[in-house]
Amino acid sequence: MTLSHRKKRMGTHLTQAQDDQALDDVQLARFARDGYLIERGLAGPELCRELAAIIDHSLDPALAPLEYEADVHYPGAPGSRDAQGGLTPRRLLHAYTRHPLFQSWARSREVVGRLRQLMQSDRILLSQNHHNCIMTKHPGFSSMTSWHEDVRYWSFDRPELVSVWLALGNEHPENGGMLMIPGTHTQAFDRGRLDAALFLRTDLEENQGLINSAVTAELEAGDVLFFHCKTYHAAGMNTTTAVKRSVVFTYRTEDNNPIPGTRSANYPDVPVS
Ligand SMILES: O=C(O)CCC(=O)C(=O)O
Repeated sequence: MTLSHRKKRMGTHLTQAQDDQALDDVQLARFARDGYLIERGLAGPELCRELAAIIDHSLDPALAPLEYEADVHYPGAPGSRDAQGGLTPRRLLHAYTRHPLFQSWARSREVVGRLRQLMQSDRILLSQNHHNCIMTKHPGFSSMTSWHEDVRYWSFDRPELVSVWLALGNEHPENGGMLMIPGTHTQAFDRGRLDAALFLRTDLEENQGLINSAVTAELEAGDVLFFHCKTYHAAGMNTTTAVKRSVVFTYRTEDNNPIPGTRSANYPDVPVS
């Protein structure tokens, strides 16, 4: 077992100082190059089981605040809440305040130590306004999220936020797992390459090469995908028979403030280091 494997398996026994060095130079360079990084088994099986149980309890009946598949208007989504499957939950919102376990995960050394390295700052804050949710994809009624960068509707001093996506079960293309386009966080795209809702236009040949370079972020329970807010990504429908559940939080550094009066400044950000 390598040192980095041993560190990961030890989980919460790490000190803050050790966690601030959990990512080695190769991983940091990979994140800088690709705009995302996968850490395997960062959340232990017991934590994943507990989080999954809380989520299942929150799905039937669906506990507000939440967004339904019909609300997203993505390809494949039911046309309205009244349509068949229209009340299928897509996002359970305000994950941070739903249960202390979400808070302890979002503030954990495993997460925050790595963010301090990736974001090169000791002062990290969690946004209550973006992501901060449990993403679910249900069999039967799920939709496809087309190619986008998350920051397109966000307003901060700089587009330099990082999201932390925790898988609570297997994630792969068949159940709507994430697809990432490496390196797009450093590229600028002419407005003409994006559609009205700022998704990459799939009808343009110049976007096809980019889309063809996408890679699947295959995850298992406990794996964590760290990704930059400018990295283009997409995800398909869930064609399996099991619900997919993931927990997602977004973080900024202390010197990258939300613009007053925007949705990004709606609720205060929470210091986590
Ligand atoms: O699960 C999905 O469909 C993708 C979610 C996503 O990319 C997002 O909410 O930004």
